[in-house]
This record gives sequence, structure tokens and C-alpha cells, in this order.
Amino acid sequence: MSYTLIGSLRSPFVRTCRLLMLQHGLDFHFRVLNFVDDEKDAAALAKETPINKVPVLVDGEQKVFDSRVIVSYLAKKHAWPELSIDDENRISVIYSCMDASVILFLMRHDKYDMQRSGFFLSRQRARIVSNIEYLSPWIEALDPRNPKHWNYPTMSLFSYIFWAEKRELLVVGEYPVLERFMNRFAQAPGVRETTF
Ligand SMILES: N[C@@H](CCC(=O)N[C@@H](CS)C(=O)NCC(=O)O)C(=O)O
Repeated sequence: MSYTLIGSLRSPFVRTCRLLMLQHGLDFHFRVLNFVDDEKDAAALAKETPINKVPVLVDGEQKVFDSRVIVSYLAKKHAWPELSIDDENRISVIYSCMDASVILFLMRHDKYDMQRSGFFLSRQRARIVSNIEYLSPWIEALDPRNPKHWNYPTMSLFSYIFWAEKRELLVVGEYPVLERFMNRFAQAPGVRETTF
């Protein structure tokens, strides 16, 4: 039986799951819910998950919340290779960028004063900068000709940078290491099919 993945077209968490599922040839229906701009979709999402975030995976009677749990669920079920602890750390660091940026995006969407100085906003922004600095040596060493380098951490990094730039949360030109990465991996498998 095929899976259903519930998500928005733009979410980097959702795109990461799609890229991995495509890479592994899993049969799935992508149920698009544009919960940010569409009230009906927002109500439909709230019915699917008490967390009210995308993605959600539906596998028959089983629902799975949270992209990282979805990936570990699929990895166990389909015997995907185990991730190293260094890769797990990188994923945590990339996810921390995504979480901080989603907070900034939703605050801006709701017209919060984004110029306001203070502990909370400055920590979100500083977190993104220190995370990118931490990842930089690893990013520079990634080679798109090596199929092993197109994996969970690199797919989430690609999805994050693409989304953050589109949403004007990150100026990629200010981070040459990220710009080079996006150019190198622009033709990676699944990128075209999942572009918005
Ligand atoms: N830890 C969650 C985060 C998911 C998440 O933050 N998704 C965003 C979209 S990019 C969302 O649904 N946000 C809605 C909200 O924060 O209310 C995961 O990995 O799935």
C-alpha cells in the first residue's frame, strides 16, 4: 500500500521527506495543504495532527508526526543505511536553522516588529549564523558527483537554503559557501520535481 505525505509545497521539512522518498523509490501520494494562505487547508491540517505542523505521514492506519520521526520510521521499515552521529548532529544544526527561520517567518507574517531589539529575536538570528559557520567545512567538502553525498543532511540543507532565500529570510549571496553548495547541487535528483 502506498503512503500519503501531507504537507505544503514550500515547507523545507516536507521537501526533505519528498526528496528522500523519491530517492528511495517509495510510492506515495503527496497531499498538498497550503495552510498558511488557505483557511480550508488550515482547518484540514488541524484535523490531521494535534501539532498542526507539516509534514505528516500516513501509512494505512498509522500516522507519523514530525519529519525526523517520519525519516526514522521509513529508514527502519525499508532498511535504509544508518546515519553516523556526525550526520545526526548536522541534521540537528540544519533543523535548528529551519526552526529559527520558521519562527522569524511566522512573526513577520503576523507583522511583529522585527526591528525590536531583545533576547528572543537576537538569539534566533545568531543561531542561524553560528549554525552556518559550524557547517561550513563540511559543506565545502561535499561533491555532487558522489551519490553518497546526496542524503538526509544535504537534502535538508538544500531545502532549507532554497526556502529561506525565497522567503527572504536569508541572503544567500552573503554566504559564499551556501551559494557554491546550491550551485553544485542544483541538478541533484529530485530537485527539479520538488521545486516551487
Ligand atoms: N519539527 C517539525 C517542524 C515542522 C514545521 O515547523 N513545519 C512548519 C512548516 S515549514 C509548520 O508546519 N509550521 C506551522 C506552525 O508553526 O504553526 C518537523 O520536523 O516536522
